[in-house]
Parts: sequence; C-alpha cells; structure tokens
Amino acid sequence: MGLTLAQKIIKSHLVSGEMTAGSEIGLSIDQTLTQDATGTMAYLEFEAMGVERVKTELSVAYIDHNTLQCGFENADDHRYIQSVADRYGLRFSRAGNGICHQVHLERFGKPGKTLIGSDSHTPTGGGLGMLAFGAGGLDVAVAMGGGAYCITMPKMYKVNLSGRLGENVSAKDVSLEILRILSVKGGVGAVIEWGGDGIKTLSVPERATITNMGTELGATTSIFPSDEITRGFLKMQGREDDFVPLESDADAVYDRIINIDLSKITPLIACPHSPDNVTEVASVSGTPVEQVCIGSCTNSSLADLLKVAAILKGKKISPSVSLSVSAGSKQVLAELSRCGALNDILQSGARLLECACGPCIGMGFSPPSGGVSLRTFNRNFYGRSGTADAQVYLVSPETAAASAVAGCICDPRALGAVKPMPLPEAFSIDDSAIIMPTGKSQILRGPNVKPVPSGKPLPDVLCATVALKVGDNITTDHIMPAGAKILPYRSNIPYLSKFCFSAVDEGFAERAKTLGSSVIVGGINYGQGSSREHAALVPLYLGVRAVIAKSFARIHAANLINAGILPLTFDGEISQSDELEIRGLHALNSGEVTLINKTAGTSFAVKCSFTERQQSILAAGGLLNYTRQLCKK
Ligand code: MIC
Ligand code: SF4
Repeated sequence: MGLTLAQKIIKSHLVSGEMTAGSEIGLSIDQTLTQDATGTMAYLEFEAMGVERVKTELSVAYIDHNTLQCGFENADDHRYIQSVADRYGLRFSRAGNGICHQVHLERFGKPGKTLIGSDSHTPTGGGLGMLAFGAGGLDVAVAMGGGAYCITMPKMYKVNLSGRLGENVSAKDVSLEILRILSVKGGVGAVIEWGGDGIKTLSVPERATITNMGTELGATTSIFPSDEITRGFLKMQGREDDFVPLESDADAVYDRIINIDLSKITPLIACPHSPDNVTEVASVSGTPVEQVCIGSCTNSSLADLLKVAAILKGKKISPSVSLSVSAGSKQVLAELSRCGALNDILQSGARLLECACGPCIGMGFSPPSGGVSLRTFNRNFYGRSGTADAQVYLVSPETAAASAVAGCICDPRALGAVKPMPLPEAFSIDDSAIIMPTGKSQILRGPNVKPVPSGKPLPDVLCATVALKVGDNITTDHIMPAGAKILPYRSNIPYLSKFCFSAVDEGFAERAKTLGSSVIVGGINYGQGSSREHAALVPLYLGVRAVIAKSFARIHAANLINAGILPLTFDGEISQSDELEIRGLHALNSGEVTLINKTAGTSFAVKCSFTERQQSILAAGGLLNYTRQLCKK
C-alpha cells in the first residue's frame, strides 16, 4: 500500500511508535520556531532543562507579537530572548523583520523537513511541503534539546482541488470554504493533504494561506506537495538548492476525500464570532464597516498586498473606514516600496502598521465600540480584537480592500478585472535583521520574569470543587486572553492569573485561588485556537488539577498534560460548585476513573486515554518534573 505525503515524512522522522492512526508516535524535529509571546516561557523551560546548545538543524526565535512597548516588559522579554538565542545557538529575527510564519516560509522552510513552533499557525510551512506542527512551548523546548515530538498518529484526509479560482476570488476563500464544509472541529486528529490538478494554479504563498488556516479546522497539520511551483518560490528566494520534489504515492489510502472545484468558489466571509460561521459575501453585502485590517500570517504576502494596492490605486477609502495594512515581512514591505505599490496603498488613506501580528492579537488597532471590523486574519473569536462588543468578520484581501473603499461589505467580483503589478523575478534578499548566534551572551532577565509554576504529582484520589463550568468551543482566548494590556505579562504567571477566564467569568481567578484545588468542566472542543501553554500554566498556578470536558483540542490537551493537569472526557452531568472526588488516578492505564459527585450524590466513569508516556508525565506532575526525573536516572 502506498503512502500519503505526510506518512512519508513521518516515516523518515519516526523515532518511536507505530504508524497506526490513534497510537502515539515520536518524531525527530529538524527545525523549531518560537515567537515572543510564547517564546519567553519556552526559553525559561529550555534553560531549566540544562542543555548546552540547541540540537536541531535550525532554530529561530522571532519577535513579532509583543511589539508595542508601553513599558519595560516587552522590551525586557525581547532582550531576554535575544540573549538566549545568542547563548544557545538560535537565529534571532528582530522586531520589525516580520511575522514568524511569513519570514520562516521565505527564508528557512524546506520541503520534507519537520518543524514545530510555539504558535498554532506553524502549519503555514505545509505550503512548502514541510510537516509543520503548532505545539506548546515546553514541547518546543524539548525538541530544541534534541527530544522527540510526540503526537497521536493522525488520520489522513485529502482535499482534491480542480479548476481555477474566478476573478477576485482567492486562496482565503478556499480556506473559508473548507471551514464551511468541516467546521472548527472537523479536522481534529487528521492531517489534511491538498492535491488534485487545481493546486497547480496556486502559488506557495496561496498554499500557505490555506495550510495556515487548517489550524482553524483543528487539524494536526496541513500540507501541499512540493512541485515545480515550490521550486519556483524557493528560486525567487535564492534557495533553489533547498528544493526536493515530494508527493504522495498514487495508491495512498485516505480516511476521507473531499473534492472542491475552485471555479465554483465565491467570495466568502466568516461572521462573528467563529471562523466557521461562513457565508457568501454577497449575502451580507451592504453592511456598513468601520474598520478594515489587512495583514497577519494568513494574508500578508507580496502577491496579496499587490492585489490590495491594485484595488486601492487611484481611489480613497471611505471616510467612515479606518484601514490598516501590515506587510508580513520586511521583504514584502521592501518590494512593495521598490515597485511603488506602497504609494498606491498610502495614497488611498490606509494606515501603515509595522510588519508584525498587530491587530490580529489585539496589539493595538482595536475597533470602536460595537464596530464592524473586516479582517484578512484567521480568527474572529469573541473579544480577541480588544473590543468586547466588536463584530469581527474574516475575509480575503480582495474583499477587504473593496469594502474599505465602499464603506460597506462589498463583493470584490463587482470590481471586474484587477491588474496587480507583476511579482519580481527574484526577491532582493536582505537577512540583516536575522542575527546569527555567537555563543557569548550572558542571559539578561528583567524583573517581569517570574518562576514557571510547577505541577504536583498526581494523588490516587483527587478531591476538588468545580470552579467553573463552560460550554462548547471554548478557545484559549477565553481561557487566557491576549491583547496589548495582558500580553506583556506572558513571563509573569502570577500577574497573568488575574485575567484567567476574565471574559467568561470575572470571579473565576479569585474563586479558584480560594478553593486551592479545583476542576473546570467544559464542553466539546475545549481549548481550540492558540498554542499558548499559558492557558494551562495559569490554571495550574490557580490550583486547577483537572479539566473534564466532552472533547479537547489537540495542542491544548497536550499542554494540560505537560502542565500536570488531567484532561478527562465525560458524558454526565456536573454543575458549577459541585464537590467531586476522582478515584483511581494511580491506575490511569485502565482507561477510566471513577468520578463521585458528592454534591449531586451520583457516581460515574470518566474516560481517560493516556499513553504510557503521558501517564508518567501526569504521575510526575508535568513534563518538566518528568524530564528532571529522567535526567536523574
Ligand atoms: C494567536 O494567533 O492566537 C497567537 C497569539 O499567535 C497564538 C500564540 C500565543 O498565544 O502567543 C497561537 O496561535 O498559538
Ligand atoms: Fe500573529 Fe495573528 Fe498569525 Fe497568531 S494568527 S501568529 S497573532 S498574525
């Protein structure tokens, strides 16, 4: 039987386990990336492991999230990360050089290699034929130390594309179409491989838009073959030598096949507050818009911004709209400026933001109260923009630019043929904002860096009270909000803890702290979204010992285990404030534990399916304790 593309890369990197869907496998990791909002914690954890130098082929530390410096905190964190990178052998991509995923695609991604990053959109690299995963910081720290990355062997889904996209319909609309088909949990446990004749019409940045948003499907990762289009992209980046052709075998077997005719896709829009709340742009056109944001790791390539420039050229944006444009990298910005397209953007009345995540993570540019904001980003979770009652919609760059001019949601097909300036033959390469390590730095820690909380070994019987009960699809933005006011405290868990679940229940943090030992009860797809391990470390700090939910998102479940918090699945009734007793925790291998609800006077079995490694991690009180124990042996 032939192998899929992902199975081939897994096979060549397999260090433990069997390639049978559902069983745990360990993979050797070629490359890692971190960004600054998760990086400080990842490097504190890496330092705690006592490794002399990173052991990967390439590790890069990016600064792109926390670029507002309203006090010393972010600047201190950047200095800390730079000193760690220099000391331990990582490349350091300075603030202003661009968003990690865009820069990594341009300068470092290689077909056939494995990459993990402490950011959930790391699968962007799949656009180049990499097997790239988002992971918690601790998993990235372990990989930098030469350890394997352990995941559940995924199922294989194939999306066959045929035809060609119509005028002013773009790769973002393909991402929204697959979200419409599969929903935010439809990709859980699967790798999504894109194929079919239609992929020959998609450039690498377009493919990367699609693999980037595979994260919103809950997929383990997404991947495109490496073909002549990949070679062309690498050549433009002066890296043709990094090209290797890669494709699945003709007789590869898939668990699910989805066929999409590109020519039938129309401009789509994800309505508030979920990326899968997708409808046709035409069905909401005319809705007044107050803000439009173009950029983010989903849509900030040169090709995207050249299209935007062509739409804006010679026009002015509506007086009622505030438009921001941020290029994904310094390379993109430099090319825009060189060919004059930047001027077309600026003359339209757009506000140019730096090459960083910016509004996507609430780092400035929050919409006005109740405002409608159209964004080319990948997430429109409730409150993420920084304005609680804003109505955030996700759209393509074409829809965004057309709507900014019109002042209301506008179907870009009405624009007719748009003629963007041509792409250059080759990008002019300037890697001067990527600093090479010297191995000499002293580690520079600021006063905002506080110790990483440590988990406790698992007791056989856990007595705890339900501190919070929430519904389905709770995101990590609900659990540990981001935004300009909170993000500077990513290396200060005690301070961060004040904001845990603040958008859902302001009293949670105090209540959990007072209880001392507590449980959270969730619904389906608990912890979807970001890879931030803070959504596990902060509850740990507040005394949460278990999360009992209907199902979990992959990265968050791994982060909970790494923090020593039990993720358990159930199908019974539990209410907030119930007092629980969970028995049999020293025998997790039995697949279930007994839950006694002392308040309700009921008792039922709760499922736990942990691998032997996960059981040992939980028994030790988290991955850091477990790694320390292994080192002592
Ligand atoms: C996001 O898009 O939510 C983030 C901010 O990039 C996160 C990482 C973080 O919380 O720092 C992600 O996607 O993993
Ligand atoms: Fe940055 Fe937004 Fe991409 Fe996250 S999704 S990496 S915040 S641009």
